[in-house]
Amino acid sequence: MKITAVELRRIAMPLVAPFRTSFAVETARDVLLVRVVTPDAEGWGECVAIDAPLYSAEYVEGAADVLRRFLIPALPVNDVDADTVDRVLEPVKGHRMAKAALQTAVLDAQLRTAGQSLGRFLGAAVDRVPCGVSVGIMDSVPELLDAVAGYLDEGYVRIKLKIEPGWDVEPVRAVRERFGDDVLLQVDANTAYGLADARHLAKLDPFDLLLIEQPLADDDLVQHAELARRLTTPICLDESIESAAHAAAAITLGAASIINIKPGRVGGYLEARRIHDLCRAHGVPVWCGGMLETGLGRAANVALAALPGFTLPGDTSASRRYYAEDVTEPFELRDGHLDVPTGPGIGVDPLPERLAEFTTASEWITF
Ligand code: OSB
Ligand code: MG
Repeated sequence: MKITAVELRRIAMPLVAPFRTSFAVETARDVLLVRVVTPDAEGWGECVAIDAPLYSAEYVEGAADVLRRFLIPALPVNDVDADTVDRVLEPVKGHRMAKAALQTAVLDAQLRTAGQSLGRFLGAAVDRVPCGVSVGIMDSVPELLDAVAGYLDEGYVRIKLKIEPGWDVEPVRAVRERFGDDVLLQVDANTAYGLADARHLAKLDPFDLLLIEQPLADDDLVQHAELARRLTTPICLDESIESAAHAAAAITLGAASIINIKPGRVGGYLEARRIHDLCRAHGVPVWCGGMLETGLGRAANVALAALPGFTLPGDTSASRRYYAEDVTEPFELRDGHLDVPTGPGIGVDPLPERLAEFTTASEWITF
């Protein structure tokens, strides 16, 4: 495949409600989109980096910088596909979210040219995926219960509560008391605790949670293994897992019994699939995480979540959970599921008028 041009486009997407985690309050997403143009097709990749380096070291302006300065210039213009992108970007350390966006755009263009859907390319086993929802930290327990009630009414099959010190056992207890023991429930700390909090975190054990996600720092694999010995709640890693090698290390150490796969965090859909394959071979369940993606990123995540090792519901919520207006046709929940797109590539297109309406900047790199 020959690339003729790459566009770096920024869009500003207001969220329907502020989303509070242990590391930030998000009220809008400043999204970097990568568009790859070839003589036969265009491909899209959504960069999941957020505006500040608080979830991981990456941030949107840094991703744009490394793309224009190092990643895009490294592409061989005349004969490129997603595997080539993996290979030529390998010497650049880190910057996996930026790499993932570029590789996804190339892969999308490649699959649109070949007429194959991303789901089929990755090995999707189902045509729809069950969906969970990630519920931010709220100002009060009654406010949280209202939010959870609304999501359960919409049909979400799993609830994830964001937690932090001071907002953990009480909200979990309140949700269990109000909605019962049958609700699939899990929590996500985004690295907010230390191993010294093990006794406190063990107070979550009686609530029969599916998992606790990333309680400790991203580079605390050994501490996570120690914490796993002190809790009955299974430990799931998010921020710690940036590659299949990290996943292998975490499994070997006993630091995780479940893994959250976010393609952006691990450098793209090819590495995401390798992590899936590795975990499946080891009997480790995986699920698809989210980074408040627009429809463009969501389409690709839903395709990944259809792989057979994704045995837990993902953070693949409907468009309206995030945005009043999405940049694509909205993803809508039906019976707690989203349909896996079947069209070529990621299977969705940006709506030109929406895209124009949300765009704040655009630059073209031509070859
Ligand atoms: O840790 O999973 C996380 C959003 C932004 C950054 C990190 C995380 C999240 C979410 C939201 O939990 C998941 C989603 O619905 O996209
Ligand atoms: Mg997480």
